[in-house]
Amino acid sequence: PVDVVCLGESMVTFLPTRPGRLADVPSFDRGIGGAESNVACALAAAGHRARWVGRVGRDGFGTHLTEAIGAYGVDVSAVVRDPGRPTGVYFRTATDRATDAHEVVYHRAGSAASAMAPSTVPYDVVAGGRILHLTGITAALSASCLALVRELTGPRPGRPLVSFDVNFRPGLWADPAAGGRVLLDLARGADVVFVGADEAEAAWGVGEPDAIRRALPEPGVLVVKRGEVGATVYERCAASFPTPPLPELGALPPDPRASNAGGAGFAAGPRPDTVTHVPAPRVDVVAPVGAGDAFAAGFLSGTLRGLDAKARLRHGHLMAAAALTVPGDLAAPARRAHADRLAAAPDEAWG
Ligand code: KDG
Repeated sequence: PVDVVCLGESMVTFLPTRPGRLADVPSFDRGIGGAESNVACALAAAGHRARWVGRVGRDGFGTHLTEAIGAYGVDVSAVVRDPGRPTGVYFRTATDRATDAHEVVYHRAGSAASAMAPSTVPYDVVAGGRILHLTGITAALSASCLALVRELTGPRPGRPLVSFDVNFRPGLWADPAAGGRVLLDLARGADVVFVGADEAEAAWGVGEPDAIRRALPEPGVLVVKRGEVGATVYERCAASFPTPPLPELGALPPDPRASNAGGAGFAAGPRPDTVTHVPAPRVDVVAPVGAGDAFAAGFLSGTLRGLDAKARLRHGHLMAAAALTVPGDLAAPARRAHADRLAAAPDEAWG
């Protein structure tokens, strides 16, 4: 049994060994990337049972990805090796601190992962956890991948809690404006949604947290991230979340939509949101890449443990802080006991 299944494309990443434009740098360090497997790796490193479901080529890069992600303790038994398509790779320069600019070059069109489809990814493989984590990147990879994400965010009796990180990557959509609309539609079907205020502005033309919530009222839990300002969670069913009885892997909160629809003890009809904001800790940023994935992992870890909204956001920030201070996608999160102490610090310590 697993706690969280993360589905999506992972890629071998190449980061220049010295600063400069892609046109100039002569050598690269190999790493691993992919938003969803980043979440799986961070969750596994934090002690949860995580599975990554993906598709890689039957090439050395596919072997490396599967082994490296497996080495984080992630269950990779459902990863499919495609003999006819390559593993995706991407190149990225370091982020310029002054301008926040960096270059990304993907080689992923026609990749093994782009062949994911409702027919190639059996539902029982992805539905085997308590949470299914998806992102908007997968929706942009191919028509069959979009069909798969549509199916997994659609209504289905007994489905796991569906978590969706919007992850708007304009460069992956032939028509970014249409891509934004697709992502809004997909997010509406999820239970827990993560979105950056800047990407909501780019994808949907709304960047203010309350306005984002008005544009996306359906998910029981909506997390709006604003970089160093912090993150805000809107949730309709906070009152029904159990107070955490256990430090480890407590019961999942009930399906927000079920309680919203008027479960035992609740009046029928939409419940008002509970809104919780937690400022981000100040860190010396080395590279923002991977921070959103780490944040989602921390928040989902807190969700699995039945923690309250403030603690879930703080665990999100703590994992993001670790990722922000390394050049690659993945950082080792703080040990759980240490993270728990930091998350329990008085409000003054959290700015
Ligand atoms: O979140 C980090 C990801 O952006 C990176 O690993 C690459 O998955 C990736 C993507 O498609 O941008």
